[in-house]
Amino acid sequence: MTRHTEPERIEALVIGAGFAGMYLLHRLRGLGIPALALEAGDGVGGTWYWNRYPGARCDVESMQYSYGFSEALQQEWNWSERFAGQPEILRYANHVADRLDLRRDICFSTRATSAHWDELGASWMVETDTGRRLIARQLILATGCLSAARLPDIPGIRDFAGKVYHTGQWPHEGVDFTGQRVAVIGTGSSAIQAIPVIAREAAELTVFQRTPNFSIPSRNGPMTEDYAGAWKQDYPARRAAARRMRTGILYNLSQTPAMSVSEAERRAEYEARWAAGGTAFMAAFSDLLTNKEANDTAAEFVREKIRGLVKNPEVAEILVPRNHPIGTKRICVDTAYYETFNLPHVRLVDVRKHPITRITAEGVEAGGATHTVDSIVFATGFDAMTGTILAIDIRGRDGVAMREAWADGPRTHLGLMVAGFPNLFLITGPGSPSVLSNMIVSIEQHVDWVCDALAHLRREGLSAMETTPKAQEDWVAQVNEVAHRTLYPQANSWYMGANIPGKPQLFMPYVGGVGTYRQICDDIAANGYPGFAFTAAEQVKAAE
Ligand code: NA7
Repeated sequence: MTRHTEPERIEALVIGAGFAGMYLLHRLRGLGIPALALEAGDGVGGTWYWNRYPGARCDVESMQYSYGFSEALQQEWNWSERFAGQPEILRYANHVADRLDLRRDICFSTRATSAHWDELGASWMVETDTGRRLIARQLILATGCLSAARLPDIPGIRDFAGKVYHTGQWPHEGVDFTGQRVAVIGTGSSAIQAIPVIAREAAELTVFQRTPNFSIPSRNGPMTEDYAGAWKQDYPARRAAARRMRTGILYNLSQTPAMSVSEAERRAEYEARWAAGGTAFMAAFSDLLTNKEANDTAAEFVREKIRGLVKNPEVAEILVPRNHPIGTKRICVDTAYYETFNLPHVRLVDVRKHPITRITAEGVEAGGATHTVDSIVFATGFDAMTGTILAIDIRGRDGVAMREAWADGPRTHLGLMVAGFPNLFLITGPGSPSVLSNMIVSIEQHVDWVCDALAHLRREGLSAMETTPKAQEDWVAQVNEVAHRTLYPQANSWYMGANIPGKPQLFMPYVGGVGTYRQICDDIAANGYPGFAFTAAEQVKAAE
């Protein structure tokens, strides 16, 4: 590790060069604000840089899961599939980085380790794992919501003689499972995408399931010229409409409550949505996430579908989800997931009945039996939404650590700022729609809001901005109140922090919808930022 003697000064320091970090660099450049991004990986793309597991694919259609800020960009890029796979999304990220010449402002293979607020200098003192030190007026965390990959506390992982993988940290050179006996632990989105692909190569595949999930077929296929053309002709209007939608995705969101129509009509609607594929299934009726009776009808429909797809009734019953309302854990989207369990070399182990006790040199010990395997794939998820933020030793005013400030769960104002942490901005932080939305739409909205705020600081000769504790308390209460009007808190999900032992449980994303949230943020900016306090530049100079 080289220790640079003098820290470098930069006006805005961005952490992360995924879709959020890249757009930030572009916008900051446009404002003439000198900026640098630190990126732990050796390339851009964030989530799409790390999650290279077989079958990794976006569950938002590519025509919508792409930047909307540049008409040139959205016209020139051509997607090859309805739902692009990870390699194509990563190529897109690289294309954007080249096209906007972003790499010159990104410091790759560098992880921020600490960030301490210096009251006198009104700046952040940032240290990295390479010894590079920086002093930044503004610190913007574009660290991603699902970036801190998590291995469970199963004893003996290190004893395993074969290979161990995590879906969120997949080897760049890929993995060839041909002829291998493979274990997959977990059945969340990542596993549901990876299992059918791994099954095509592996000699034997054993899936260890703790909680079954609801999954809808994606009906993915090649992009047609007609479909892409229709979007491209109308992109500005469609993007504008998507930004007002609850999820930031333009699709047919029904205004009809489920129980207001006959059973036959409900079934016809579910059948049509099942046939069309994708997460729009959950938009079949207006109240699927707020009315349990309505939700039960959708859940039961999917349970029936699972029973129809899986030939062995015992296996089907293990795969049928019963412990949470449909959609209250992120709904999964798959290609031939349930059908994979009909293959003779694929086995399913119900971990609730046969708990995994340890990993041995040979494989996975569960329910008294050892499942001998050559490779274990952990598809066990992430320390979501707060993991990457808390991995940095962040200390705000009076040396207060973010870890202390968030000891009872993350508290933010709008998911954008934290009281006591001036000039520290979060992109898609907890308390914003984030993971409940089309991430790129939410990223663009946050980046625009932050950049507008920084432009305001410049215009007004202000050096620092922070949220007031009162505004933060009000927002936390509002996030909680809106969440409890829905069925979401009924699931032990990573939205609640429930997947990490000891993590405080509180519903982290804002469920009020992308459109409503945008309006709240826009109104705050238009009204001179009520709920935020500012420091004048002269006050800092005088202190210096
Ligand atoms: P998820 O959705 O957090 O899924 C993790 C899976 O791993 C889930 O099925 C867990 O079961 C399972 N898990 C975790 N720990 C264990 C142990 N100890 N034993 C057995 N099974 C375990 O992560 P993903 O990567 O699939 O998806 C994350 C998001 O990325 C996804 O929502 C998309 O937005 C993209 P559990 O449900 O906790 O019982």
